Amino acid sequence: MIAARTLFPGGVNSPVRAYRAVGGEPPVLVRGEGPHVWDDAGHRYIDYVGAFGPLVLGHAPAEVVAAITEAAEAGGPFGVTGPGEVRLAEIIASRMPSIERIRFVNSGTEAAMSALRVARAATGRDLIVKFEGGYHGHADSLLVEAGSGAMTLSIPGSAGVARSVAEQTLVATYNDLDSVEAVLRAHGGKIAAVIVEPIAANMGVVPPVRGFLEGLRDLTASAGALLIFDEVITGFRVGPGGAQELFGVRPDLTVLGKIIGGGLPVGAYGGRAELMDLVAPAGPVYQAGTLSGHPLVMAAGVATLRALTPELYAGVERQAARLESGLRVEGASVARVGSLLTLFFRGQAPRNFREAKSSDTDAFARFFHKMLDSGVVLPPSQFEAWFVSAAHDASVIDATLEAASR
Ligand code: KE4
Repeated sequence: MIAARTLFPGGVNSPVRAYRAVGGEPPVLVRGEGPHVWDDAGHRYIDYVGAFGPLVLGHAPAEVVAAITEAAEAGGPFGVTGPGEVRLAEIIASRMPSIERIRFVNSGTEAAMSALRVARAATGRDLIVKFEGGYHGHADSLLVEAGSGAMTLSIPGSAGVARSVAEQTLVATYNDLDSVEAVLRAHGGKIAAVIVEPIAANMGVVPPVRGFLEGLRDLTASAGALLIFDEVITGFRVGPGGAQELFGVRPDLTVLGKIIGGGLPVGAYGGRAELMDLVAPAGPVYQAGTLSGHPLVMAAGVATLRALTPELYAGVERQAARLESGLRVEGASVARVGSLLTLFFRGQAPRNFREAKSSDTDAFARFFHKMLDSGVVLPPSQFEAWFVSAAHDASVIDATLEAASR
């Protein structure tokens, strides 16, 4: 839309929506229902973007729309804790026992940023470790790139990030415990936390190799550093208790977002009570938010999580598995965990970011546009995950596979 280009930087309110990685003009999408979206010319597409994760039930699920409507008609926010916040926190804590105490915020970025602050306060240490290809939102200390070698200090990953801030974050290699051990040894005693996507989904889907997460748990514990799982994407996506239940590894802090807001703006961070009681007003770590715990967001999150029954997960798993096995594309490989999936244009699925980057992104771009022309809208980057929702039934998967084979 011409107006958008003059109003927003790059015509968008978040960079990935500009289609820079695949070229061409993004469609103007105006309506969604279940697995489908429509553009302003009335063309229908099967949607695998799903708002980049939140829409695990598909677009406009009746129970979520009703919950939001009812909350909207009740007025608010009221500036004091409400029953919706308690209800959502209780559901989350019942499914993620590592979360004894939680704080709601308005984005995954805010949640990750705040979790780091708690980790620094809890340990009295300044340095953070993240992984190359891991994305945790756009807080300064998480927008860094590996220096010339992982042992050297990081450099800013974005203009405007102060070098002094970037140097506080070290970068290791996903699925490579030796790289983590080396960083912890080189900076021993000064590392507050290691933050990781337990299933990487921002380099495309890259599952943890056997023992990786367990190894992180042991290495951080023995180094006196906290282990933070960024489950903004995986939380309640890959199973009822997220990746920490799936892999049986308990982090010290968990970062959440996306699904827990049912498509409305949300984030949350939580963990052991002794850690979270460091957060104001209980403790000295300041963090605040005008619209944190917003009644409409809490209502949408409760309605969404309540719909995530064992039957629903089993159904999504069946359809996502059919999609994976049917996606036979020349020179491409598929990585999948539950309803999270990526088709990599490379011979076999990558184990880390360096391997992921060797994918043929031009081939992905061509595939993306052919699928779009065939009525299937994919996330516009080789390094994003496809999201299968509960609304993607067998006929939708078949139509997708038919388009892909063409
Ligand atoms: P937000 O601040 O965008 O709500 O969440 C940041 C975030 C944190 N952690 C993980 C693992 C994430 O994937 C994200 C955001 N994900 C991207 C897409 N992979 C959101 C899409 C976008 O940036 O527009």
